[in-house]
Amino acid sequence: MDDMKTKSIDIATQEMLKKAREENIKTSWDRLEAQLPQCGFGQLGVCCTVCSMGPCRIDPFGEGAQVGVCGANADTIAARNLARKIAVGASAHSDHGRDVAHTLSLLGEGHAHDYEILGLQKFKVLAQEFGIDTNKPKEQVIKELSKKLLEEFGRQEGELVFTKRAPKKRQSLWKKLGITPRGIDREVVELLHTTTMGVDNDYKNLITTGLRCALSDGWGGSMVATEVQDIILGSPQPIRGKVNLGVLKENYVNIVVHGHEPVLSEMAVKASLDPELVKLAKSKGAEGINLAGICCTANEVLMRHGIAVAGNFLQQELAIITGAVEVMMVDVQCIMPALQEVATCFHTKLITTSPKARFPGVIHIAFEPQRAYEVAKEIIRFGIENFSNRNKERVNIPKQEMDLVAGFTKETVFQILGGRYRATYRPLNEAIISGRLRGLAGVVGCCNPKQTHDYFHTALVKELIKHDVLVLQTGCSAIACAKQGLLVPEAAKVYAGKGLQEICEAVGIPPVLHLGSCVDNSRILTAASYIIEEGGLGDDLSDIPAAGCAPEWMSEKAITIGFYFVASGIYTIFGANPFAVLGSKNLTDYLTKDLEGVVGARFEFCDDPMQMAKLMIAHIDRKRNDLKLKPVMYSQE
Ligand code: XCC
Ligand code: SF4
Repeated sequence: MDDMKTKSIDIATQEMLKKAREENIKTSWDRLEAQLPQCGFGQLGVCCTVCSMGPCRIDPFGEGAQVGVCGANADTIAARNLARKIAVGASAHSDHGRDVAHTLSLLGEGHAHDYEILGLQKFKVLAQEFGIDTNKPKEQVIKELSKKLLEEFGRQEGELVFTKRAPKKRQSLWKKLGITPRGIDREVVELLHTTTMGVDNDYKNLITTGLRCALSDGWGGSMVATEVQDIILGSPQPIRGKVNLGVLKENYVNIVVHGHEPVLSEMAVKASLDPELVKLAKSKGAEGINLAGICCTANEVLMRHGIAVAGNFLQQELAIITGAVEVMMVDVQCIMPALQEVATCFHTKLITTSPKARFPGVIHIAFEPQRAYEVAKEIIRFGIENFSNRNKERVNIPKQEMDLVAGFTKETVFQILGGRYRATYRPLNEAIISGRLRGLAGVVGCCNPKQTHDYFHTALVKELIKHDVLVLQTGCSAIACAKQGLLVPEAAKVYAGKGLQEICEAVGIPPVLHLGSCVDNSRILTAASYIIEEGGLGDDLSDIPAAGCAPEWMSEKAITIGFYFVASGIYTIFGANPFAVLGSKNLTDYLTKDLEGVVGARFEFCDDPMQMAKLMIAHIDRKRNDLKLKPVMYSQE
């Protein structure tokens, strides 16, 4: 078991890895081993396949070639490679946002009967933000709003509407730098264009275009996804739930939803409660239907319904290895191609639902918003029928399951902090100003088998809350910390510093707040803007005593999120794997030093959670100092 401990600190994960080994089932950890040593040129970002005069590679620290066939040097190649990743990450979040906006438009036209406007208040506020007269009939407002939202994608000139949410000073800086995003699709396309052979050869300029593209995600595509999901599916409210593989139930039909877009999984939640389907499940000898989630789809249904989370990114294969999953229903993003093979080792049926994300030979039940509930029922029925194929002798569900509280949003967190009747950021700002709270941290992102699973997230977060930093989380990072018991109010007593403890106890919140899925990082941007608006903590986002970190990241989407954080003025650390840029010293220096002078924030690469915490706390303290705030009330070492 000992080497399992280096793979993950999560006991449920260790147990399933042991089972996988005994049964000779390969997981991502084994496949990583088979890849070692990984290509050094790739790791340094100096391999170029942009045109067919290549592939070219630069030997940055040796005597070999210093330029490709076309003459591109390490700076250009590394910056281009990075820029392409930013574009891909932005496209993923934004295409998700587009699909949700499209569902809203179908709803307005009366073609998506299974949905309604559940977030009425937000719907009105958003319509007003887009300049729509909300006294018109609701259907009309829905039509106009969805049209305007969809136009944000194809817009050619002007500015994305949501960028107006940022503090004035930040907006002016973006304008001055020419990085105010115009249209979501336009920024992605333009960035990709600049990376083709013989276009942009200036690494700094490539990064400037990259920053604009990333902003079109954070203040564009992702924000559209978050806001419209809240409108159609309802704004999350603080809610209790459970997390880890132990949420799978031995005597139930287990359906696992995995991916990112909640429009279908929302219907799966409803279908899992359908009396007719529950009856069918019982007729097959099950006690009922149990729905659980993996990755960000899990976060979405957790935030709105308290549906249990089976695990984060690296646990997707392990959920199947429990032998207790009848159906794993997937949509888009972070779905390992390996699932298909793992599923064939068991009775589990993998079902794809998006026309964008298919596997050869895997059952595909196409999701259409027009017949959403029907599709969800079909998938659940599939699971029920598959229950009798389960081999009971091969079922091992780890016992680990932990309580958590989720469902915090930029509205609810501070409604709670501000008292029941008035949503205000005053108490939060006051807490920071008075030094009861040191500051804020966003700890987000994926997991990666190159690092001890969940360890970086939890060690970092524990250290931050110990120093009175309130932590906001999303994505797989939130799931990691939830599994270690950090997302319950009681965690404050055990792990938080005295100041944070006092706040948590006074308002009954955990010291670590779960804000949702990865597109919900946009909630952090809006919350930060509210903090500035409330006053007392400077006049730009870069003034707030706050820092961001993605300690175990792996996805291109994480890079894009990092870029829109930094472009918004928030100092951001990336864990173990620098973005494959170290082959260019100029680019590395630009990202980790000079950007500060451009956008008021920079990147940091760091491979040790304690050191990450130190750096973040030092940054927060520097910002407190700049604002001339009082020293923190309870200083700890
Ligand atoms: Fe994917 Fe969003 Fe990363 Fe988790 S945190 S591995 S992106 S599911 Ni977004
Ligand atoms: Fe080589 Fe230049 Fe072509 Fe890249 S773009 S593959 S460096 S010739």
